[in-house]
Amino acid sequence: MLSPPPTAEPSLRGKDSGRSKPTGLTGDGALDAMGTTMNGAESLVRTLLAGGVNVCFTNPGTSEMHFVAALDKVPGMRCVLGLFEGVVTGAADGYYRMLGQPASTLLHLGPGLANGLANLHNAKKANSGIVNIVGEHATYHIAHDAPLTSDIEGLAAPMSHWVKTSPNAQRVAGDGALAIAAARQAPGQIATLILPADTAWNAADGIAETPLPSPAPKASETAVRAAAAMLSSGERATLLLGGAALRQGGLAWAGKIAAKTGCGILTEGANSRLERGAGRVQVERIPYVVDKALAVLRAAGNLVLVGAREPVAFFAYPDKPSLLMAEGTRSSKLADIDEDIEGALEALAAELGATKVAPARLAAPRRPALPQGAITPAAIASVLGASLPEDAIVVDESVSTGREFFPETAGAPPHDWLNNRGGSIGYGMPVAIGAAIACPRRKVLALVGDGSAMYTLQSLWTMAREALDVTVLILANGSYNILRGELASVGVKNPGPRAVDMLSLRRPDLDWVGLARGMGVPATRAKDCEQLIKAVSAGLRSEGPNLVEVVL
Ligand SMILES: Cc1ncc(C[n+]2csc(CCOP(=O)(O)OP(=O)(O)O)c2C)c(N)n1
Repeated sequence: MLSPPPTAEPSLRGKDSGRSKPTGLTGDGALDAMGTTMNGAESLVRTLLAGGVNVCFTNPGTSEMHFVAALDKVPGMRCVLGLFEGVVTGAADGYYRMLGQPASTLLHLGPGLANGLANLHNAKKANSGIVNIVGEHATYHIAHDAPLTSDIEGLAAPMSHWVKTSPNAQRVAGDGALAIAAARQAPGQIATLILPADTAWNAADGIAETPLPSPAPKASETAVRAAAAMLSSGERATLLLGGAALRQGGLAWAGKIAAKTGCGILTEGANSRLERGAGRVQVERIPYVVDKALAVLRAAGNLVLVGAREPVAFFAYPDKPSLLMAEGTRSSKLADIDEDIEGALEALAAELGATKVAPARLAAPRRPALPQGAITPAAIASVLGASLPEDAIVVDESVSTGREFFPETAGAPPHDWLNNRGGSIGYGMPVAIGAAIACPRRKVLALVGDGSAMYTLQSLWTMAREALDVTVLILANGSYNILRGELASVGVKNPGPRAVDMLSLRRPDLDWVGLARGMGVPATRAKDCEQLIKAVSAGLRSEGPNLVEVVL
């Protein structure tokens, strides 16, 4: 469903004059700094910069050439090339998660957008704000059904909150401003602006100012009182946190509420950004496996939903429920994802008289002992717990290998943990690119299953080209391991050799060291814990990209 565009119309400002004009008025074309006419593409680039969008992840084609040319005319836009559109859209997702500011993407007509859709789906589920600029044929060319003609709006709609095709060069700046405003709307939205080539090359009126996003609404007093009543009822209750509740401010309020009422604190299985580590309020995740999730939720009792929804299973399985809350338990919604979540937790703490209480469940500093011998998922967890540097950003696409990474890393120095909320694999390395560009002084560690990594392995080339400080651990178990468990879970007994072969990444084996080096990323292979510890520490010490193939 598309959200209506923000109601405030952006005002247009010719760069030479600074005066405001309403959108939709044609003019003689604003003059740029050289006294030449500004075209639509340039008016858009200038509008993006004026609106605070100063990174563009790109994979352009002919229809975007004027936009590409404009990037050189206008200083200030960091342009990052991705060699597949899934890299481009995933990078924009990672950028927003870490900065809370949208980046733009530049994509080539319908097929370019379509290649990027899976990671736009993930970004949408993660509530990331992105401004997609998608090139289109010139308005008069579309009717001729040239090879690249397609229904771009139709492709964009399901993965976007806001979609618009600019009708002419004079409207491009105003539409760009509306797209930025839509992307910024809390908690973040996907805005897709389609730019026919002639709207980019014809003369524009000037740039547009982006309307301010409306502030996130406050949780209602009724919701605060209902949540307080649930937590004080004497029945077992748990705060289920999502979105901004997982940032330090929200977590601290949750810790106070837990200290005062004895409630539990949980999160969904995957979060767009969880601030955790020593000294922060520790949160457990709802497990992926349905039976384990059911047990956790039975123990959780009633749920106060804070930026989270009533939990559902990732998939349906024969004889298992879709809804995971225990029978006889209730939920009470304190705040939705688009509301002022931290403010809602503060109001709840005040209602409960918990504002001055010291938070419960603070994670104690702890570095696990370094493991020896064979590499197992548990050993990797210990290496991570022992090695994570302060302020690290962990992008987790570890799939089945990483299910138990949390306990051993809980006492590491404060760090951020990013998960895939959309379930479409291939998100990890692209998101790591965006996170590294957003936070150049922080270490980024991407934990990626070998099957997932193959979807967007071109990311390595962008990491090398941009000299990004990312250490990639490829969890090389040579299989779609999770799906072996899924076969059993959906009730397939004794799968045949063809079924088993469809879950294997052997024949041939993937050579991750060779693949990484071929894209300019230094790489090593770790076959035991000693090699793993050495490789991880070297990767984290280096200031550029690095890959470790972790042989499981
Ligand atoms: C776009 C997309 N295609 C297919 C899948 C189905 N799928 C889920 S996990 C998975 C395999 C992941 O393999 P890997 O990253 O090696 O992790 P492992 O299962 O071995 O832990 C697949 C194919 C998906 N989630 N998304």
